[in-house]
Amino acid sequence: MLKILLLAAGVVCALPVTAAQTPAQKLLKRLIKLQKKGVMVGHQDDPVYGTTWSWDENRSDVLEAAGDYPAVMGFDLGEIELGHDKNLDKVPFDRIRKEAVAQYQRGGIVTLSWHPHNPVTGANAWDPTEQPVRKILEGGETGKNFTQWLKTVAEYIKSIKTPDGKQVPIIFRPWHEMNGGWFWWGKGSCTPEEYKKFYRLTRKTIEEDGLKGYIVWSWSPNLDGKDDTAEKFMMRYPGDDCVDMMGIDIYEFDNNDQNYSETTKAELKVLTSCAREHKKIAAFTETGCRGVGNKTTWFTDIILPILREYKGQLSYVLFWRNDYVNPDKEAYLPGKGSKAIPDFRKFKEQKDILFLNDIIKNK
Ligand code: BMA
Repeated sequence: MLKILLLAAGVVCALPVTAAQTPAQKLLKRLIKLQKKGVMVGHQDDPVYGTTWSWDENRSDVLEAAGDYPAVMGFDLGEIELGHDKNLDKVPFDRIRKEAVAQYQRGGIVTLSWHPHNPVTGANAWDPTEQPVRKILEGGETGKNFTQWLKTVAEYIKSIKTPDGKQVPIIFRPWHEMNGGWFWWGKGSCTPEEYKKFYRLTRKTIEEDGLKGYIVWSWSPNLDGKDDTAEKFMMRYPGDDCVDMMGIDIYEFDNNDQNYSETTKAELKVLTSCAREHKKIAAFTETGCRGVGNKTTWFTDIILPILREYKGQLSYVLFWRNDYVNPDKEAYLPGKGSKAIPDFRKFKEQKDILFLNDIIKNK
């Protein structure tokens, strides 16, 4: 109708006659715009706990160390499928909803991951036995129950709304690190074809009751070594029509900065070239250096040059959580009293490293 009217009025219009942009499309557009300015910094579970505290309100290790919130906040839905009111790390789902809305309202971005239990054995996500993906695809009791899990996730995502009823757009990153063997959706437990069908089924089922246009779909393999290739990287890619963002998960667990740096640069090269070829956004979807709290130059000497090498091609870097139970094992950004704070501040001051206040002008 719009096209006809414009033509009748003699107006030349290059815009396609489609409905207005969806919130997910607007978020994608914003990510593309922001990527030109720099790389956004994200943090998992940022406002719910830190290395020395848990569950306080209005706190964040990043805010306390660097003076601003991260641009991106990540939360995990693991165990929502069991009907629990807290996730696998004991974060209440009501709190996650509240923080996701708050992050959106302050102009930030939200991403969700999901570590659900093995739907066949009932053990946690790290039980790769019994080929659950195949059983889900075959339908039957496992398939039926699993559809219910997806509906539970969809209902929860739908409930992430502002007080005036606006649905918060989110980046959803299910079935991550599928090229490792540790999760039940991983490479030891299903074929690439099964995995792709499974991801597609997930998107279709979650979107079908009113979430279409509100989710940016992210797909992120994990590190495959310095000699990774595009072909290997894309082996379990669900398809251009199903994925909006490609990512990669890489950690430094062994205190070997040089190895992390070389491997990460090589992997980001594969990631960014695949993303470019498929016209998708690329993000460093999970990372962190174990013990970073004691390192005084890791942020400016190690991660900064890596991110700069892919300047303009990476949307964000999401540092994984600062565990309140075992911070020596898992704390990937400096918490209270950390020796890394001055260096992290310096990292934050870089023009092309974006925290919340650097992105809110580009809403
Ligand atoms: C993993 C680890 C686990 C955690 C899970 C979900 O990578 O951090 O300790 O339970 O993510 O947050």
